Amino acid sequence: MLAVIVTPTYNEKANIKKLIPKIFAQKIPGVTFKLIVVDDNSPDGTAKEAKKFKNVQVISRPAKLGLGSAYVTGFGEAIKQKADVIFSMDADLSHNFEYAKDFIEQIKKGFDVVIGSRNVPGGGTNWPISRKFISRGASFLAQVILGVPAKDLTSGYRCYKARILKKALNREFKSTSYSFLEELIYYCHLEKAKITEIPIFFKDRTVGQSKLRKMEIVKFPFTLLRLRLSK
Ligand SMILES: Nc1nc2c(ncn2[C@@H]2O[C@H](COP(=O)(O)OP(=O)(O)OP(=O)(O)O)[C@@H](O)[C@H]2O)c(=O)[nH]1
Ligand SMILES: [Mg+2]
Repeated sequence: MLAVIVTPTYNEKANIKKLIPKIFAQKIPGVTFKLIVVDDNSPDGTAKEAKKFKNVQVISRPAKLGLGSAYVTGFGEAIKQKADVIFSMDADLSHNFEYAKDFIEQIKKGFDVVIGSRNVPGGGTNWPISRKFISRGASFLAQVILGVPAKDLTSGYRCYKARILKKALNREFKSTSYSFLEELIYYCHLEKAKITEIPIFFKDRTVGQSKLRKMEIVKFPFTLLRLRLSK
C-alpha cells in the first residue's frame, strides 16, 4: 500500500525538520510512506530544509496561495503517483504521526475517510478554553448545516482512500483557504464515503505563527450555508 502524506507549509522551517524524521520513524508492515510538502515560497527557507530529506518531494509554489489550494496541488500529485491512501496533515507538529497505524487500521476495515478527531472520547487539545469553544462551535455548525456524520469537521488531519478523494476533487470548489477542509469532507459525504473518526490529541504549535485569520472564523457559518444551499 502506497500512503502519501501531503503537508502544506508556510514558514515552518523549524517544525518541518523535526516532523520529517518523525513521519519516517513510523513503520507499518505492507505500507510505504512518501511525503509531499507543498510550500508557498516561505521566506524562512522551509522548502530548502525539506529538500534535504529523502522520500520527500517538495512542490514549490510562487506565493502564498492558501491552504486549500495547496492541498489541491498536493493531492493531485499524490493521485498521479498512484497513491492508495492519502494523508493530510499540518506541518507545525500539532498532528502526531504516531496515529498513522490507527488511521490505516480503519482504512483496512473498509472506511473511505478517517478523521483525526479532537472531539471523540480519547481525543483532545491543549488549547485554552476560548479556542476550544470556537473549534467545537465550528465543528458543530458544520455537522448540523452540512449533515456530515462526524464530530470534528475542522480537523485537517485525515486519511482518504485515493479513489474517493479523486471523485470529491472533481467537484467545483469555492474555497481556496481553510474552509476547503469542510468543503472537501462535504463532497466526500455527497460521494457516499464511509467516514469514521479516531481520537487524536492535538498539541498547539510551539514554534512559528498561526496563519488562520480572524476573518476566516467570522465568515465560517456563511461559508457553510453557501455550501449547503448550492448543492
Ligand atoms: N502552502 C501553504 N501552507 C499553508 C498556508 N496557510 C497555512 N499553511 C500551512 O497549513 C498548516 C496549518 O496552518 P496553521 O497556521 O497551523 O493553522 P492552524 O493549525 O489552524 O493554526 P495554529 O496551529 O493555531 O497556528 C501549517 O502547516 C501551515 O504552514 C498557505 O497559504 N499555503
Ligand atoms: Mg497549526
